[in-house]
Amino acid sequence: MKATAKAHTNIALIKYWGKRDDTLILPTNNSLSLTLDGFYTTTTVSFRQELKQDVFYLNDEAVTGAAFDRVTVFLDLVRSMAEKPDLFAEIKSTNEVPTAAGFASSASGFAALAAAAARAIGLDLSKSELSQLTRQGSGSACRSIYGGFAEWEQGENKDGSDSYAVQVAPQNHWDIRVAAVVLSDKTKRISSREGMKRTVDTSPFFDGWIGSIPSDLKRIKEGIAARDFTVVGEIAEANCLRMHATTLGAAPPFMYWLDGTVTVMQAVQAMRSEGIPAYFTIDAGPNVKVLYLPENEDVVLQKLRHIPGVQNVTSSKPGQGITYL
Ligand code: 2P0
Repeated sequence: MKATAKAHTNIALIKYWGKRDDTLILPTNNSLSLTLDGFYTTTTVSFRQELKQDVFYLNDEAVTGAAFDRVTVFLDLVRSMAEKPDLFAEIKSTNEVPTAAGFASSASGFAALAAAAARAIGLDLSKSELSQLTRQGSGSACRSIYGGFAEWEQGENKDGSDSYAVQVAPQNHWDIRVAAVVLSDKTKRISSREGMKRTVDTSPFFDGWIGSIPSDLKRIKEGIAARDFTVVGEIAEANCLRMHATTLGAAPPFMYWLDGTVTVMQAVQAMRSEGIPAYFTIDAGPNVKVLYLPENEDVVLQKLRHIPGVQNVTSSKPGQGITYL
């Protein structure tokens, strides 16, 4: 009753920002992401009769507290699906995320955990079922089941049975690159969970955000199919700015950006005016991800590394979906 799975993180080009059900983790909008090869988590789960509770090691250190509770609550779901409520596990995870790459590890972490745990306990899940299960650990993780471009369909059912990711284009469809530009590796003051809740509950801009999603999604999928970098970049950048605008309308208002965030955004826009196609996107934190094409890698990375305040720049290609080791 042991299995090992590897999952890569993903960057959303159309953001998930809002929940309609906090417990089942059901979103208020579809989102679309690119899985990245540079950043991944490998997790081994061993269910053992002799264990009296779960034990969780991350990078060889025992984890306790809230992070442990989140894992064990998630494994309760797996146990209940397998009808083995008293079977506990040892979980060993390794995060291969370059130091301070500015990515949250919850997407690759929960995708690897769900895949390894489901297989170890003997559940034979389809990819949609695995994505549905993963979603309940962390929403964005449900997209990491797939390589390449994936869309998380919000679904309509109250029980979440139609809320899971589907693949939009495979890993080898298009070689575009993402540079992770790190300005700060400090933990953010407002978690994405809290931030999206406050936005849904209080921001008058939230309805505008939701209203903008269907056309963004339609156009970006056409752009991905046609490998049209301008279309994909323009939509991703505008979608990110609209997501962040909702936080300015919340009560109390909040923003994730630092001075350096705006400096990098302006540097990316300046690259475009010099004829270098590059676009930014930003998650619930100050760090910036820059989309560019392989032929411009040297110039883009060099320009990003020279911006004052930038601590670290790591580049990544499209990545693969779940694999079992
Ligand atoms: C995304 N983010 O689509 C968006 C963009 C942050 C900004 O998914 O509460 O860690 O575990 O479902 O998945 C961050 O939210 O939140 C996120 P939970 P999650 O990638």
